[in-house]
Amino acid sequence: MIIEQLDEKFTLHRLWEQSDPEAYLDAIAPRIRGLANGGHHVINAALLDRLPALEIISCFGVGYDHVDAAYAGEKGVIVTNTPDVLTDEVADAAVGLLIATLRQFPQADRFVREGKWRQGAFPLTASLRERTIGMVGLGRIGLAIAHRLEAFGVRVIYHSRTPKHGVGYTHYPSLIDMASDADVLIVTTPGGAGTQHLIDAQVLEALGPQGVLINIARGSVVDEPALIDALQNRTILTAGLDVFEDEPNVPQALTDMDHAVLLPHVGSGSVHTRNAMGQLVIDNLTSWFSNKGPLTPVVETPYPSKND
Ligand code: 8YV
Repeated sequence: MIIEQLDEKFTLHRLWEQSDPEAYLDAIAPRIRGLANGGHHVINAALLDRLPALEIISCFGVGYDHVDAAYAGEKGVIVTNTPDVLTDEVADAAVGLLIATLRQFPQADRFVREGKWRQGAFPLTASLRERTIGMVGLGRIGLAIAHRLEAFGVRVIYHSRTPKHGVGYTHYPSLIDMASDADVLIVTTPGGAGTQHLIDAQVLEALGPQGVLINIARGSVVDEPALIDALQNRTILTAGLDVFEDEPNVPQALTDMDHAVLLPHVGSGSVHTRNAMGQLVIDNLTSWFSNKGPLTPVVETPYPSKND
């Protein structure tokens, strides 16, 4: 549906179908005015320099750490993403993952399938009750998760560089301090250099032996070897992970561990939400090429630009 619409409205070059994408790109590069970035394909300075006529990169997803948006901004190329349309879906997924991880629902499902119930009851699990939830980042998705958690009757605190206006949750300027006071960390920050390995061995140590880490943001935010160590040594209790450092390659140390819950980056992955995201990818391109400007430009490429 998305591809059909792109085909209808534009001259679509299907790079992903080419046997030699590099040679194909060389041939069409001078004519390319827009990019629709379907996955997490890296768009770096070298690629941007190959596309002299490029005006806009429309990204499928709210995170765009795989795109050098600062360089695009310098070149006057607009970058758009798909905020808002996925917020509720990802927040639902985060809360589902939190409860599934604490109450071990995937393990309990395996227990039933393997016929183990006949031999005895499933062991009692950890609980969400009386936990303090530390939000790492409190953007749109973080806030939507926090609002849902209020209904669960748990305390919410947060860490971000600056306190958020109009938010009643306690702000922690120090992540270590928040990790010491929290029983769960939910990571919702953007990826990229600024948050690389923000969750490291020290933070996990501060979270403590009853602590739970939930990551629905980017694998790069967590030092994965440090997390594996913490899970193996029970420095923390468990983790629920939707994202990994080198997707789709998940370290065997994690897949071997029965007490962590692992998802294949499905936070926004419903038909409903992926359609809405795809539509916004198209709507950004359509709006731009109708001279109406981009609908959802990222902060690095504001529109109108500061120089206009
Ligand atoms: C991806 C995501 O877009 O929005 C994001 O930042 O990580 C996801 O919704 C999705 O995996 C498609 O690549």
